[in-house]
Amino acid sequence: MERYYQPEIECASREEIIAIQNKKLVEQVKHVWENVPYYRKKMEEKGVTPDDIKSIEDLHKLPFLSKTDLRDAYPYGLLGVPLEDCVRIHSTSGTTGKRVVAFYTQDDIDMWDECCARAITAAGGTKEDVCQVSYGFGLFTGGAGLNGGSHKVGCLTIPMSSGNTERQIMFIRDLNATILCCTPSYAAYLGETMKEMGLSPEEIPLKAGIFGAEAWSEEMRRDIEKTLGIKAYDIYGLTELSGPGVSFECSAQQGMHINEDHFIAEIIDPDTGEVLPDGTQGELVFTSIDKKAFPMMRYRTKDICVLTREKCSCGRTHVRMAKPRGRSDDMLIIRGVNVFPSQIETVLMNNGYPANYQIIVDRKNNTDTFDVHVEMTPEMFTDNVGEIMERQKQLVDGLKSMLGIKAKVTLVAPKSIQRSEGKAVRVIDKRKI
Ligand code: DLL
Repeated sequence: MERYYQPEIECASREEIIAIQNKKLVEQVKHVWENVPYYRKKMEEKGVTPDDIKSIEDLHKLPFLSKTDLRDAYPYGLLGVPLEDCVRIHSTSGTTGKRVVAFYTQDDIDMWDECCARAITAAGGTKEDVCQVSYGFGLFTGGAGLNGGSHKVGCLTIPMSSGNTERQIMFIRDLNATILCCTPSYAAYLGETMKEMGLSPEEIPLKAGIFGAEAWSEEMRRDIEKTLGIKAYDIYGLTELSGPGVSFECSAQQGMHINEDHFIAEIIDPDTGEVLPDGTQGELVFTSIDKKAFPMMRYRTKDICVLTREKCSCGRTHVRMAKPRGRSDDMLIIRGVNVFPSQIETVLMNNGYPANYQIIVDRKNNTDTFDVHVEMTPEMFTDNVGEIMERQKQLVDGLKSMLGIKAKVTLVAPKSIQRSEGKAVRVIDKRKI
């Protein structure tokens, strides 16, 4: 039986959702015009005033916001309320330049927690469950978001944070955790460790996992589901829009429902900015229509994905987004060809390898070099050079037919690639260093 946290909203008719969006958008544009001079200036430059925005049909008239705007306006330039009305900040894990700092009022946090509660409920969570939150706590939004959602649902919440894998497993077993929330790469690592401890899926009390914050393939999902004996649900979000729970998966596991009563999604052509029809791949753009402290108008996420409004078997009516293929800024251009790490992951996992790999790109003699280091499983590990060469060739061929270019594949010993407790680092692009 499908469970909903707020069925009246999650299963509302299309007309009801549009009515909510129209009303909230008009109010939000006024709020931003009056309180965020940075965005008002952008609107003025484009010749748009709040009077031009009468419904979601007019959304395309508004200017975009990008990460560059967020950096330019750092730290307070996009604040929509007096600082004394804010109760918290979170910040992104960006590696270069200024970090993005997002602000929240108490209402913004309640809305965010509700979005996460919808995700936990969609994964079968009730007040009878024990929910272990193993996303990082702190400036990262993963821990706080799922923690808040778990409280709303009424689960017994274990605010573990990431790291200390042995203790994670001890709590899962001793406290009978039924729901695990962490990054998919950490879930895979927990699974690997439990297997090494000789635990079979039946001995692990978990029944569901809510995994997100990074791109992961269907193959990786199947692998995690098998090792942990659970159903694995995807969850998506970004700090700029609150954190996890912007969208989440239901029992159908066919894309993530976007919480459309809070966020309007568009897909645009990343080069021209033109809005593309549903079903077309492009860059995901979001407008947060009721967040007051840090309102994002047409924010360009750089995530590449597809939207669908086809009816979902779970009964929810909110639009679904496909698993993002990756970020346009994670996309590698190698010898002129676009390569997403998730495509490489698919080839590796289809050939029986774990999701422990690293892509190293460099430029030598004006040509891009493309190396993929792939960890063998303990069962594959051998010192038979002929066998290793044969295996490497199989992967080179598989990658060639997926990507159209040739990679150099090196098989490495089990456990030699560093594990991640948060978002995994898959790519080392030495051309940028
Ligand atoms: O990663 C929020 C989050 C926490 C989401 C926990 C889900 C679970 P940021 O650190 O700001 O926020 O990173 C946001 O991560 O633009 C995507 O590129 C990527 N991302 C997030 N969820 C997914 C997902 C959090 N399910 C950026 N699949 C986003 C693919 C994802 N990529």
